[in-house]
Amino acid sequence: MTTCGPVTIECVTGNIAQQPDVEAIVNAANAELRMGGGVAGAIHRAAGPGLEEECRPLAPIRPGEAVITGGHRLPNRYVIHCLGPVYGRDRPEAELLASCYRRALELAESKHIRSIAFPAISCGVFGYPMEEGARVALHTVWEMAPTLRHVRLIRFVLFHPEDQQRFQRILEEISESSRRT
Ligand code: AR6
Repeated sequence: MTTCGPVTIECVTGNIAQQPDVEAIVNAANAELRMGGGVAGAIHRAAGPGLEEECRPLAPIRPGEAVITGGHRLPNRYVIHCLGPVYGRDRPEAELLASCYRRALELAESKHIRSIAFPAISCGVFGYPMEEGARVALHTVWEMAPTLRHVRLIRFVLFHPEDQQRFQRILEEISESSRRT
């Protein structure tokens, strides 16, 4: 756990669809906002068919974009759906990935959300290397944290313990270098 101004940033191992104590979870969606595999599969399975129904008129979305829906049968009030870039196809990939995190936080702010959990967007089926994807994710939220008026907890939920350790290490690096400057 690390703090950036009034915001706590933490990295945990777990399942994004099992985070009952946060108001919003973020989906690593597909353009059609349909079930799919990985994060999207876990979220849609837990939310039930009402989520796909609510998503239908909001689709398709483009890489870097985000939309917000209710949580349906999930324990969370909201789901924020982000379309990450496919690595090597959607360019500039770092900008598009950063845009996902930024837009998700902007939507969270617009709904006065206090706590939000992110997966490692694009770092699965979409092929973004975990180290690079983690750096983009953490730098983006670190830069935005001081500007946030409502969000007070940002949690990264990583499926594999080695990914959690990687996120944690990079977060500590960013925190230390900001303390030095
Ligand atoms: N909780 C947390 N992290 C998870 C979970 C989970 N339940 N399941 C997988 N991960 P991915 P993408 C990790 O593929 O790369 C889907 O089919 C996983 O290990 O879910 O943005 C959609 O329909 C990886 O590190 O998202 C899209 O078509 C990270 O979450 C496409 O995949 C992201 O993996 C989106 O691909």
